[in-house]
Amino acid sequence: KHWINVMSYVSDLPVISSDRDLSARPHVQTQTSWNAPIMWELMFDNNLYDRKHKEANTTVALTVFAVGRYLEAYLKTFLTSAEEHFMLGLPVTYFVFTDLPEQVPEITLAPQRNINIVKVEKHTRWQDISMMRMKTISEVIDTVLQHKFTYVFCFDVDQIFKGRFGSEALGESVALLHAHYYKLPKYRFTYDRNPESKAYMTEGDYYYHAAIFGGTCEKVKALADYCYVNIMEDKLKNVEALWHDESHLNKYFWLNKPTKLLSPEYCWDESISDAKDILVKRLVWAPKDYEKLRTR
Ligand code: 2GW
Ligand code: MN
Repeated sequence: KHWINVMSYVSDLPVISSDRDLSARPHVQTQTSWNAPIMWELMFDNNLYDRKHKEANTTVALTVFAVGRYLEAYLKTFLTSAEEHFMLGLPVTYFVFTDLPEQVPEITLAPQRNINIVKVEKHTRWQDISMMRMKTISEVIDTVLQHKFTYVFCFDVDQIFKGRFGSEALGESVALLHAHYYKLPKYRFTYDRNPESKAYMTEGDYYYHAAIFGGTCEKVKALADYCYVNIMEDKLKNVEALWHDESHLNKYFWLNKPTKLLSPEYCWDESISDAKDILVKRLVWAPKDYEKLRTR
């Protein structure tokens, strides 16, 4: 009780209760019901996070898939923009998975940054190209990443870094709010609604975007294994979840709450006209040419 009095006496001092300020963004939700922060610009001090992670010798792996035409269409811009904005100041290793290793462009990397190119097979169906990433991610964590990296972040390739995507985004289990759904009522969320699929769910917290997920090697492996096993169980029954791996990811994060959420500032679609909440575009969707990319 005495402590409370002392605290109110010194209340002109800023109250630093944590490394983030949940009141900095009054018009958006900055914390989940299970007390995970939702990271919005102005809530945090970049330098504090950077210092903490440098002291801790944090290392980061980034996985990205560029199979078939997606290599030519997106990979170079993805990597060069990541060199400008992704986890600057920390050791980062890119893991590029592709069926065309010899066509991966040469990128000049800053010190302490590396790239590994891993050959994968090209699945015939695009749904499988997307879904089977979960199997590859699980395998590479098991065989390589878990011994060398504190965190692993998995990205779609069809996006471009435009602003700081820094160490504040690191956490044990990190999910991304989908730009198109973060303001919509829950009934509009496009979860899988087919009881035959393992991704089936009737309620959830948010609609997460599978374009970015991350966390410790252990947590990301658990996510990838969960999604992969359920994707395969669906295949045995000849069903496929509405949004493929994304549906399974949403189910996983409903059952296993993420410890940190990234706001849509971390993956914005510039075709959305109402961008009032978006103070920094850290990453944006690359323009899609479905005609060219999805027909074969
Ligand atoms: C995907 C769809 C149609 C034709 C081709 C591809 C394709 C995807 C490809 O030919 N080569 C390839 O490397 N990919 C990889 O899969 C690439 O990394 C790409 O970013 C990722 C997901 O495909 P994408 O970006 O076209 O799908 P989106 O942007 O509609 O993604 C959301 O939904 C997907 C499931 O349908 C995934 O969950 C994805 O993570 C979500 O962002
Ligand atoms: Mn994508």
